[in-house]
Amino acid sequence: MTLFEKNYQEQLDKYNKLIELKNEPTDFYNGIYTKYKNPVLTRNHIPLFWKYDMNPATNPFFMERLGINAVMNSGAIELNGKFYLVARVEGNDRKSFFAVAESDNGIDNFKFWDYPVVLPDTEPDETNVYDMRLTKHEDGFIYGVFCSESKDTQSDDLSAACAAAGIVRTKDLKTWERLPNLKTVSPQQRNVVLHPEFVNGKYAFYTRPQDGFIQTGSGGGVCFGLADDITNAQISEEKVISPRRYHTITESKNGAGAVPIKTPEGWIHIAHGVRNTAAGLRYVLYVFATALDDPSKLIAEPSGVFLVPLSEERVGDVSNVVFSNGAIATEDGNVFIYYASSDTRLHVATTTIEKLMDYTFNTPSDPLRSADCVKQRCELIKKNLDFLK
Ligand code: M1P
Repeated sequence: MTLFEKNYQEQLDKYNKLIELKNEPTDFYNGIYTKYKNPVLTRNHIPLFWKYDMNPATNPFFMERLGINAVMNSGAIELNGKFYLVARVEGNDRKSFFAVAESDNGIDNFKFWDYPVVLPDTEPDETNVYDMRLTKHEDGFIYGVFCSESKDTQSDDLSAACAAAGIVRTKDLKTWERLPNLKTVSPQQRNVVLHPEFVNGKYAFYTRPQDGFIQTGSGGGVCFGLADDITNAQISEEKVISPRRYHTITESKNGAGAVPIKTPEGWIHIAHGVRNTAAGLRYVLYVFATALDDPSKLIAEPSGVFLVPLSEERVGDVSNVVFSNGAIATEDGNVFIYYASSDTRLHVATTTIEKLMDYTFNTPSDPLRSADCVKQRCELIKKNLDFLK
């Protein structure tokens, strides 16, 4: 056996074992969702033929030629009973692109299609693309809204960049039509999500205005805005619906995550909140709900965090981060929440619509001050002790 054959066989065996691995719940408990042991996608899920030159004559050591650094933030959609993720795949060269992985059950055996997504290259200044949200819209298309990043040519700072919302649409996740980037009054946009239904006959977007590439500055939080025409989407007014707040998990910034889930009591949003710490930014997930008859109206916001990075999730390329841009609610009432940890790998947590509604609408909101938080907790303790007597 040649060195090439030995190395190739070893890597192929590892890959096949990983793709066939069954997932199982962890012992984490909060009654709200179940976390799973194995990440559903990692850089090791990438097919070998995306990374290696498979010809022993030109690659005698079976050496990676185009390595993959990370697989993370994924849009998610169910089509004909199958679970599809459009993952953010980051090459060793730091550039991200999108790739479709599919699974029969949504918790394991995700396998990438042979080729990544090839988006129409219509934005000559675009350097990087990432974090696609997939919306099954009532107009019949599946839309992908993602961050389209380009260099800020007005700045002397080499790393200065501009973020905008790119828009594509498809019917089958194979052929993608690129539409012009979303135009808003705000200087930059990231974490933009398209609402699945028309609102007043218009396309409705959740936006996240930001003054700079990293800092949201005057951007007050997750906003809502309407566009007349998706083929030339323009929003002239953005209304804050989930504000950033002092001394909360959204103090530094927040952003819409998964496409909102429609429930009998309201649209449930799984979003991310960011605060600053001595160890850098900490990204967690939180939940809020908006009204069915007016998705721009906040009707519930359970206190604090919904899901945080724990154990090994805390460490990666950008540590202390969980981020979600995709969830799937199935017809039978199950919910699959896909979240990435530390910008490195993708996990799943499962729950049900019933539990998500109970969490969203029956968890008290944040009273915003320690004195009021301790009062809130004492009320719970007293009620419990009286009940347990
Ligand atoms: O590195 C953490 C996350 O940072 C960004 O989120 P936000 O725009 O809210 O700061 C995104 O680039 C996201 O991809 C990344 O996971």
